[in-house]
Amino acid sequence: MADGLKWPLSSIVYHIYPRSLKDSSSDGIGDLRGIEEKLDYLLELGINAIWISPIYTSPMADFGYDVADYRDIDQMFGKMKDFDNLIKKAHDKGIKLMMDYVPNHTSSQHIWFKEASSSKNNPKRDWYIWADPKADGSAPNNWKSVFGGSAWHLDSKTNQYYLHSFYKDQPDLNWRNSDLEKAMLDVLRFWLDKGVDGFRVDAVDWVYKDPLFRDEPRNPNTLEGKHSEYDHILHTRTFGLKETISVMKKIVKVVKEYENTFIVAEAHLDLQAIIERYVSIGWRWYQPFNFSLINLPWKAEIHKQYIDEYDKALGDLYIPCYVLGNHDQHRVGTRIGVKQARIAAMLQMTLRGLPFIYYGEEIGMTDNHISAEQVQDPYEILSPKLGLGRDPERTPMQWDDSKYAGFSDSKPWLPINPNYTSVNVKSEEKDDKSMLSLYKLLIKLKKTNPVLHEGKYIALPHPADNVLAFMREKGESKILVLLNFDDKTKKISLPFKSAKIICDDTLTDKPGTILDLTDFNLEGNEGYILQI
Ligand code: ISL
Repeated sequence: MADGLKWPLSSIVYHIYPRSLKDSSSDGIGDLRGIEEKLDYLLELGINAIWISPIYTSPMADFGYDVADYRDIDQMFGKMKDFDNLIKKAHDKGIKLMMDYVPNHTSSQHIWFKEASSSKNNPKRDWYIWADPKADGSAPNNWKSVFGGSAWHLDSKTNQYYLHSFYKDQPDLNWRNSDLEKAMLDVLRFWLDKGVDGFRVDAVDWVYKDPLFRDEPRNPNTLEGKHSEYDHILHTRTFGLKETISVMKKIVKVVKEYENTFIVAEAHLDLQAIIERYVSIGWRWYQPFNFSLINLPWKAEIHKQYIDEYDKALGDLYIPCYVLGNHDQHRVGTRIGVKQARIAAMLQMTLRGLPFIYYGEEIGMTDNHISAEQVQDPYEILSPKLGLGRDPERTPMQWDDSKYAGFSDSKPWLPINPNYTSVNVKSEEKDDKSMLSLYKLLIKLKKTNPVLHEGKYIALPHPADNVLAFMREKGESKILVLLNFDDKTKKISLPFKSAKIICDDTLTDKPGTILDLTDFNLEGNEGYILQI
């Protein structure tokens, strides 16, 4: 049974946004053969699991998160035989493969929705969420779509509104209907039978909403022009309902029927709620995504408080999860600067648990500027100029300094970041101090150093303002991690007279060099992993 498995305890997951990793068909969009071509690169990096954002048949209104057929591959990405090939090749190389599972909504082009919207009496009508207009013809209530505007769209043929928590072309499914629930759980089995090793579950907190369709209260803390329309409302009736746990349990129950599987599910929640998810779902191989390294202000004190509490609450029973970026978030190098991105990588790779690396993070890719004419993301189109658009963090992977950065032979679907001439895999492979070299070393340490791999997390007091220090400990072996979250030099004094360097942020200090930390100047943006 599943409980013998170990891979989530010893892995690093690489998150592939498939449109942007590698184009093998010269249409400017990444694809499955492109991913296959890059497996050796991932292996060399030290990755042993990949999660691929949706590759299912889709009209791409939300770039794959609008699924028109859960059981097929979009022709843009290849054919089912390309997928079969990819999973086989990945497994042969010891790389696990996780799919994206999108339970909240389908595309409006899904056959289920076509049937459901054909008439009020169609047997699939109740697979989606419908409501009558108000007397004046307006939407049933004040619920908003995440991307902007009302969450309701009028279907003129049947004169009812359907609910869409995201884009209007992404109608929400009705998980209160048992036939729908069964059909969706069978989707998991379809891919598990093909040998996938797990799933990343999309937007699960939106799956259940108030069946009485009551209005949501206004958020008193938001400002016009600063926050989106969606954020002006408090989502007490459409997000994180108690049924979220029951649906996760059902999903987990199916996944658990298969050996060696794992599930990570989006969880835009505070620490207490994240812990509650772990505990109430209770399966060791389930993990709520922890977005704290993305969302919390980049201050050592704030992160320490979170990590201390999170690590303690999970103990040895559950696997901590750390992530610095994804396809919905501005890149870490843009959020906190490229120097601090090195500190963030050192933090992520030295903490306990399972790290996720968003493609390009390992070479220090940053957001690209997207001009008004280049915008693709519906979020930017519907909620413009608030910095919410997600195109900047989805630009093509920078492989080399040739035209189109070695991503494609044709003009890519999003513009390549002009920094690709220096920020690219090929040149960083030759530079033993590059971000890529740092990642390779950190990944290797994380996987092979027994203290970093299995040791306990020991919280330490702050050695100076905005400096984080903690230890990892296994038996007699101890590793100290010292990270300056600031760009200013900090004077520190720790009771370690001879701390041996394993790794520093710029890879300039010789491993093995001894530091006296009793009276030490930690430079701005400097970080150390030290044997003590
Ligand atoms: O995009 C966000 C913030 O920039 C998130 O709030 C996001 O809407 C939320 O995490 C749900 O996202 C997921 O489902 C969406 C899809 O657009 C995202 O790409 C996906 O990660 C709808 O399927």
